[in-house]
Amino acid sequence: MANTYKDAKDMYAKFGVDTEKAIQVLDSIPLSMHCWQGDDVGGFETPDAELSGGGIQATGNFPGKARNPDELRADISEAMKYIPGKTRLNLHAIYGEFGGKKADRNQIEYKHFKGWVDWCKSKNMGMDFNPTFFSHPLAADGFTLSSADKSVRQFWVEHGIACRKIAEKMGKELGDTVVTNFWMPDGMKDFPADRLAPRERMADSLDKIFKVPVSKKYNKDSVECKLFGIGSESYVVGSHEFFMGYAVKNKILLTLDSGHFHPTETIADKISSVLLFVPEILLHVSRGVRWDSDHVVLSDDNTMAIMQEIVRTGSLAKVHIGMDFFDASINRIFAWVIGMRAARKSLLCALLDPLALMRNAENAEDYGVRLTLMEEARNLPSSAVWQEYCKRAGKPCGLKMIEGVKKYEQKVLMKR
Ligand code: RNT
Ligand code: ZN
Repeated sequence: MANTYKDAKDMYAKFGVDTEKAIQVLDSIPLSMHCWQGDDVGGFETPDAELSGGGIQATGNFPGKARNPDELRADISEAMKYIPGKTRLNLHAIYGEFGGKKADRNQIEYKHFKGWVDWCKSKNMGMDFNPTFFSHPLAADGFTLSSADKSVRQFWVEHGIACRKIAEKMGKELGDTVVTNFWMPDGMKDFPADRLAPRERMADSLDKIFKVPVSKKYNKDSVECKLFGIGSESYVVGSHEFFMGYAVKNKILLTLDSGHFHPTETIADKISSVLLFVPEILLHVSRGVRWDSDHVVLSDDNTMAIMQEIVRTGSLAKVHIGMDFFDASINRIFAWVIGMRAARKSLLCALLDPLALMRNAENAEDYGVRLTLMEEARNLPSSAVWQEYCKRAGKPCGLKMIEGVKKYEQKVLMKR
């Protein structure tokens, strides 16, 4: 039988690409898997907690969503059977283990997350974290850190500080750096008469949160900008300019979410600019269909372009790659598996690009050859390299993978 990987390796070598090197680099890059695909961003604060406010929405009612931390961990473990490479777990603050007791957002502590940290340790997974500024009565009017009400702002400032301290302790326990992402839904449905005051208040609240000393060795803060949400169509306090400015001024990370810009605007092109002015970037890889719909990530042109830019700018060490999608209309394990694998597959394709030849052509101003190489690269046998990588990682692909997830669906999900 023909050795398809061997053939692929030879073919890539002719284009100046070392597939072994690509596999090695690929395997060293962590991807952060978001816990919230497992239960439609519900969290575990109360038995029937669910996503509300903030202009984000999960649609669909596929049976079997995780109802408690143990179910969520079981589902993540199942998904991981099919996800090759280093995987981190990205947790939102509403996913703490509160033991049936009320701990309001400004009262959460490390102890609520210790179970997760121990579990991640046992699985050799790093962690990332997010304060949750939505699905709460004090976020119901659409304003949190930029609220005109001082006591509301104070409440959310306390939440932000609590989360940074929890993240720092997580990092210490794991001997790793946690990236803590701040996304606030604050905004207005219709034209505001004052766009400035809420932005001044948001900046002031963030200053209060970030001035509390937290070790950068264990926690890095990132801020996420957005163009619009449902119910905040006309005005989002944390716009791109707001957070780009804030991150540059305060030397913190900027989060770029693929769904948070105008529909024809891609975050791929932003990476090389933003990295000139902020130390590091967090990516929320997502797939917006006509709007910021958070569909499951695929290895489409958009995802490929993002990965290509990370590789081409030589920024693998400065770009933290996280997922942000939540589809409740399909088996949620499939959603994770498809999205995580698609992101890694796209990263592999980027690492397999005949970049040296493309750059030579570009330097010689031979744009015909450059374009030819880009088009030819699409037909090189990246799938054989991907199969080889998954095989070495011991992760089933294709029909075997489908069979495995369907079995879990019957045995576990359908019984919930
Ligand atoms: C919302 C942002 C944010 C959330 C998560 C749950 O538009 O993308 O990142 O999706 O925090
Ligand atoms: Zn996001």
